[in-house]
Amino acid sequence: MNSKLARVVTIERFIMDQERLHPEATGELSNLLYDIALAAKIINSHVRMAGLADILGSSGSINVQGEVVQKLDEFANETMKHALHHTGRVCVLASEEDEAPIPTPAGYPSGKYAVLYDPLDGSSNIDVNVSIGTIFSIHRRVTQQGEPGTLVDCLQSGRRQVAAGYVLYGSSTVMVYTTGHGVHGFTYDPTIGEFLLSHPNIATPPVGMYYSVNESNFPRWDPRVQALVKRYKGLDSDYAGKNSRYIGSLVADFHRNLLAGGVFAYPADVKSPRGKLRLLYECAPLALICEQAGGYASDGGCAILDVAPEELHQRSPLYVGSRDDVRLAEAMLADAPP
Ligand code: AHM
Ligand code: MG
Repeated sequence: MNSKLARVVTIERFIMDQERLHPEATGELSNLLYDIALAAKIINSHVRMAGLADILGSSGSINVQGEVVQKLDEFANETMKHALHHTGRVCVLASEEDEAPIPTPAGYPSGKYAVLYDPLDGSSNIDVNVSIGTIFSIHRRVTQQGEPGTLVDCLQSGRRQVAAGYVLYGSSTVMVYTTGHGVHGFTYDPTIGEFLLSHPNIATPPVGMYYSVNESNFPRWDPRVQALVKRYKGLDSDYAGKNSRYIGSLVADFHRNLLAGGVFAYPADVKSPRGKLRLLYECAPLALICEQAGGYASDGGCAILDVAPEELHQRSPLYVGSRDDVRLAEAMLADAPP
């Protein structure tokens, strides 16, 4: 018998063992994480079929079952909703793809958590076969238990998240999450349909070897951001330069830097004065994961986790990754413009 195989830890087993560390836990958060893992498996199976829908479908956008073939990002959004909103664990959902928060449907119990998510981030990369991801953020509700959840439950600062995670549909599919007790990664084994513990207690190096930024925005950046990126390159000082890596798919760029060490930046620019990325679905969950792994995330002026959101789809500049590299960004952005 292969004893190593017999000792594999499934995500379900891991979540259960973590829950045992908290005798006061009701199991609702654990079940919510299972629900998200299930949604991830369903989204994964469709992502792996991307490009085949047109070949398998009979004509246009109708598939062999006679159903309209949905775009993958719509499919992922619907899958998250279907996996979560009827369970009694959630009071409100908010998706990057939907303008307003989605309370639990009439007739279903309203639970104690608000779940915010980007169902398929980097979706402009789908058609060219580049990695994409799902990002999620979980808050405990602040409105009255038993009532439908509202926007108020969604507009909480990142520091108040009870869990956050992402799923990367890359060369393999990986789910990474934190409940505030370290960061753990699970690789999907399609032969048994389970996420298996592959990266326990992820720790990101304090200084990274990569910087990741869309440099085509260089002319539109503040001179301090330009100076920062030159510093990352090692052009203007004895600071050891970094290697450039930019996929243009946040989850993939973030995951590489989390494991190998590095800094991802999406600064504000003259076209996007508040940055491009969304505070609640993209920046805050990745910030919690990064801090839990020993890294740091900033909007350039303060910790992302301390930003009090004002709007559901609020954007924010983002500097995230190895702690010293992000601190350098804060220090250089605080300087008077050169
Ligand atoms: P999306 O939510 O519309 O997919 O946009 C977010 C994506 C991120 O995955 C990525 O980091 C960024 O946009 C890339 O933007 P750009 O093409 O401007 O470099
Ligand atoms: Mg996105």
